[in-house]
Amino acid sequence: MSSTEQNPLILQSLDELSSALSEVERTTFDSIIRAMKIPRSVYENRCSWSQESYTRNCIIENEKFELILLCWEKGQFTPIHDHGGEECWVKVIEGEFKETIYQKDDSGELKMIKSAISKSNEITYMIDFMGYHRLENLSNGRSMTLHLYAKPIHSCNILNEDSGKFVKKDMTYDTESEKKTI
Ligand code: CSS
Ligand code: FE2
Repeated sequence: MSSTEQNPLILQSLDELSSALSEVERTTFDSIIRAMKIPRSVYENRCSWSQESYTRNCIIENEKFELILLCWEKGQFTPIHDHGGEECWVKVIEGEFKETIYQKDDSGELKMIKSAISKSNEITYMIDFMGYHRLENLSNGRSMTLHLYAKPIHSCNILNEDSGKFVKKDMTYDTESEKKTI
């Protein structure tokens, strides 16, 4: 067992977090992301911002997982989407978010199931059998979330609100600090 697995509390940098995730089984990801204590300042040089949309900033991508920092201007939100069959953890780094969860009913119609607010350091989890969700920056300014996907999500289904149908979307990054294929 590695030292980081014994004591995930020691994780203080994104490199340490990436190494810890690389070393352990996926079943340990949840406890790692809950235990990590990375100062907010560490994220500053990973940020990018756009008035068009929230940005997706890759910290690390390998065959096992993807760690990305999302940067949100006030009022920005995702389409309603799934997670390409992968597991998704979202940790709020700064700000306040609304997550709204939807499921298809027996007739295939999309229904809102619940909505909840998450604040700094809080974590939400999604996987496709739980349904679809939308995230929205509720803060009165910029906000950041850290996303861990296992495995990486290369494409997902997003709702086209005009047609009411889901369409496949290939995921792209706005910035890439590191991209690794092990
Ligand atoms: N899945 C969205 C963010 S909400 S989990 C994305 O990666 O862009
Ligand atoms: Fe999502």
